[in-house]
Amino acid sequence: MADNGLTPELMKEMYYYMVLSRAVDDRMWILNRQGKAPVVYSSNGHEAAQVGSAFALNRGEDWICPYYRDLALVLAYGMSVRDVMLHLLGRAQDPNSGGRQMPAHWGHRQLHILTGGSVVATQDVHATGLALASKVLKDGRVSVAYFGEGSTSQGEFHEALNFAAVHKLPVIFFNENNGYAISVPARKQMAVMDVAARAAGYGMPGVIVDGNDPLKVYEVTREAAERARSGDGPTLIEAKTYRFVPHSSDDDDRAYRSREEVQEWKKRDPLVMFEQRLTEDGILNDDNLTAMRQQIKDLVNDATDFAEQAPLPDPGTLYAEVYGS
Ligand SMILES: Cc1ncc(C[n+]2csc(CCOP(=O)(O)OP(=O)(O)O)c2C)c(N)n1
Ligand SMILES: [Mg+2]
Repeated sequence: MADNGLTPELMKEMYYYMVLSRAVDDRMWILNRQGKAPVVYSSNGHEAAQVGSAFALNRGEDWICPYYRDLALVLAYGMSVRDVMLHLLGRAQDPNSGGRQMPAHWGHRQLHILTGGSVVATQDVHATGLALASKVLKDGRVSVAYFGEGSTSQGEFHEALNFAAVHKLPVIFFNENNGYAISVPARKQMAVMDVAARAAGYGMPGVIVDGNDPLKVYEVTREAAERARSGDGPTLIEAKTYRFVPHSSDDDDRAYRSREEVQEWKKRDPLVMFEQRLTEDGILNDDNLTAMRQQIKDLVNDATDFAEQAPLPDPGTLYAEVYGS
């Protein structure tokens, strides 16, 4: 086992979740184009950042507050492919919200995935609140807010960082910087080069990491989690990455970014790079890769069929869990 606590088995598992997420993502787009899924938000390109950080946490114990792009994160955190597909198709058994939230609004009570709203950056405040609870209860948990760089223009981001730093709360602010907020490039969103630079203004470390390298992401997240657990307060992590597909299934990215730019980033596809590395290290080989791909194909097919056949919510339950009685 390496110093960082990662065994070959764990690294293989990391790779598995990255490939699983990409496969689920691809299927979600097909379901959208077939007119079955209303909208898709992809983690395509962000897999290393999401899976690397998830593995650095006590999965299922620490609280995560994801945003819509975090499919790979929630899978690595324990959500099943069936659950994801039930959610995408708005089925009654969807554990995220019983088919009430729009797709990619993750939430799973047992797995400690906090449900959220659509307003970007509100999850930063929620994670801060959870961390305050952990500090009061002394439960040893860390909370993590995940968010895009565009959302750091929102007041909630700044309020959350300030409050968390003042009170030394066990929280990590995990930014997935893909350079765009829908069509708006980061340079039109903020006058500094790096999201991480903002940490200094609140009195916490700001760490930049290659978001396409799951092992580097794992290491910085682990460090931030240790810092949080030992009472030293929050950390802002900026994982530099790229989304390979449009913002959502309703967006045409050819209107605002060149194909050359996308191709340039694709040379650094986190799945390809990690597969190469694990193959060189003898952790992956033709046999276990073939078996893994088959397993993933079967899982995605099973989950698609399962969700398509699952019942929609009963209209009579429309107000359930919306209003208190
Ligand atoms: C307060 C608010 N403003 C606008 C929107 C519409 N909106 C949804 S996603 C998004 C882009 C956010 O970009 P970023 O934070 O960089 O995340 P990314 O999608 O790039 O991962 C916008 C503007 C919203 N949901 N909430
Ligand atoms: Mg972005």
